[in-house]
Amino acid sequence: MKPVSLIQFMIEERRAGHVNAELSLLIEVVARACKRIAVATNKGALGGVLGMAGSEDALSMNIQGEAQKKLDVISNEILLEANAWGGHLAACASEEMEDPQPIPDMYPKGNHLLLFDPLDGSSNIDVNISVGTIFSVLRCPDGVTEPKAVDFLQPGTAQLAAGYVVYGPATVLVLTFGHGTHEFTLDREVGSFVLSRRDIRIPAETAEFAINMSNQRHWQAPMQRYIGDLLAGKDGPRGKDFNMRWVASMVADVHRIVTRGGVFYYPLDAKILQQGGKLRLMYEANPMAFIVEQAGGAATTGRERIMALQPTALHQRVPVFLGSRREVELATHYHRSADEAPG
Ligand code: P6P
Repeated sequence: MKPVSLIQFMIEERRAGHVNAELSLLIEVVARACKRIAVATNKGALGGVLGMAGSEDALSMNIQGEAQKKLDVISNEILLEANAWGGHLAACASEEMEDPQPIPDMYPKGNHLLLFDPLDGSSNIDVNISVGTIFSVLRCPDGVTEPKAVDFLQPGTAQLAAGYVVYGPATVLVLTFGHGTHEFTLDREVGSFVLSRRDIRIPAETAEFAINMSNQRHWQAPMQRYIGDLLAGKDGPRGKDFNMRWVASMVADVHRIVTRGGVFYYPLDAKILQQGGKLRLMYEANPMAFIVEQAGGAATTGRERIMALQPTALHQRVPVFLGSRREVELATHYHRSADEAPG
């Protein structure tokens, strides 16, 4: 069968009325920027891009208070520079920047807002484990020409598009416009993303979960009970054995789930209760939730649907339960029934 490139796919989607010209141009620009990020990450030690950003005695820190890797900064710059001049954006927001970045006055502005985690899982770079870029597209509110953080605070259901690129053995883009979830693999010889899976479906059941078990003693009681039942295996209440994976790179863990099913959990724990969770709602949880739901999966905070949340802050954090629908619904039920239990 003749390969379908990302551009051809988006022309098909435009003809189907699933995406407009400006949004398809935006996605093409983001995909091209991610190809440049792939080149930078694939250089490894040879590219002089490993290690921490800033100097030995003054590490570069991001808004999250996390020390930045050189590639965090490089990836952020690549995405900002690629999206500045195209005329399809009103502003960008990034995990690496406290405030939204307006489009420079010398360039035309468009009707979209782009949010991204430029290099998620970057703590894995120096040990050569897959990392990725996560992005989400919202509509700029009518009449807003200088978007502020408040203009980005739209629920996940308002997303026009969401995607991630995983920089692994292959460079793979997974994308949704709200009409299914589709996968494109980078053909390095040609330099274009080629459709490799159309209309992905995540199995509703699974026997594989992803969680950082080292936090177990800090989890809330329902999570302790739920994971305890998984670990009890076929002799326990679930009546079957489960396998466990944890890459500590959300894009890699989610891509495994999108590929073969499974569930990913980053629940509340006593260490992060104050901040509301570990993962960021606007540019990690919401785009991944959109992608997973469009593939037939589910995404909750353990208590409510992630995409229904009304955001209160640009860098807000939430608990994340996502993946195979039936399993996520069961894990969510453990929490809701515990909350509703008397006393
Ligand atoms: P932990 C990476 O820093 C990240 O934001 C996600 O990509 C990943 O799933 C999670 O944090 C890993 O967290 O606590 O296991 O290091």
